[in-house]
Amino acid sequence: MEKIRIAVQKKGRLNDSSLKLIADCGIHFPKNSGQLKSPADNFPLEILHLRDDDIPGYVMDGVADIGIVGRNEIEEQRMDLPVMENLSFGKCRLSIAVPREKSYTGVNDLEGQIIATSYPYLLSRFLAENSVNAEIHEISGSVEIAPAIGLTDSICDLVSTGSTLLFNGLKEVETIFHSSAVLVRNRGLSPSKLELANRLLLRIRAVKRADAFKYILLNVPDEKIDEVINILPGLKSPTIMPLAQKGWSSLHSVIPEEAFWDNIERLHNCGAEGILVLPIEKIMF
Ligand code: PRT
Ligand code: ZN
Repeated sequence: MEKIRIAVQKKGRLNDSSLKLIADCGIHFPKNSGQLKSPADNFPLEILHLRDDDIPGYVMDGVADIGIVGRNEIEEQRMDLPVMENLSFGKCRLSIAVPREKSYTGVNDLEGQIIATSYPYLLSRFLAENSVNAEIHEISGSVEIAPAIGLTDSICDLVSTGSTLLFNGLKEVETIFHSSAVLVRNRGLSPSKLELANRLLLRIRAVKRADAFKYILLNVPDEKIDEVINILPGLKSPTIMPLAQKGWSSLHSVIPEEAFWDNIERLHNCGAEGILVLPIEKIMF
């Protein structure tokens, strides 16, 4: 039977979330114990475990049919790969940072500087767009120490929490690219492989949607039902059931998680009680 091959990062920041996403799609595969490939036992899928830098190239060449990798890698390597889905993990930004004590008023301050980066293409594109002449010093790891050891004036690197910059006495001055993990595919997939990729995508979307929503149950005095419904934007209109206690009802709905956090005080002020917020495993529309 035909299978598709998905490339995922073998070890590193995207590894856990990529494998969890596949598992949340109900696909079982043996725990990876260092092999290059692992076949799933209940979906025609095979996982290829690779270094993240190699994933765009392997998907481009068709060694893997689809892959999960940071958008930063795809852009930096200028790979022409269709993005099937933006994923909700691996979020980061590619930023320029300068020593904290240096004044910075705008991109023109980068003129004539030496900038260390592992992303020479994305950086050169940004500099060209801003008509800045600077020298790019390409290094593959520990970019953040370059200014402190006198190698370069500034750096351009991925940032997520910002603590690495802080720790190294640097401040973020320009963000040049926003990234997250993406699901990409080879451009020339056969119709049967494309169908398998789309079957997987349908499951991924159901998992993503479920992560963003919560199932909420609460008890509310009858006269406050309309008010509560106005506060909680649901997928559809909520289910309302009378409670044994007269004058009270139980209300059930599916809401975006932020809607709960944004409105918790208002719900309380409406007299809502016994509020339960439960995770949802999958949502299919
Ligand atoms: O071995 P392999 O080549 O597969 O892994 P790698 O070491 O090249 O990559 P890895 O695992 O570090 O990152 C994989 C992908 O995760 C990247 O390509 C990004 O798409 C994404 N990602 C998300 C990040 C970060 N956040 C991130 N913070 N990649 C790297 N970092 C590094 C950054 O380079 C800096 O050193 O983390 C440090 C900054 O983090 P904060 O939290 O201190 O700001
Ligand atoms: Zn890498």
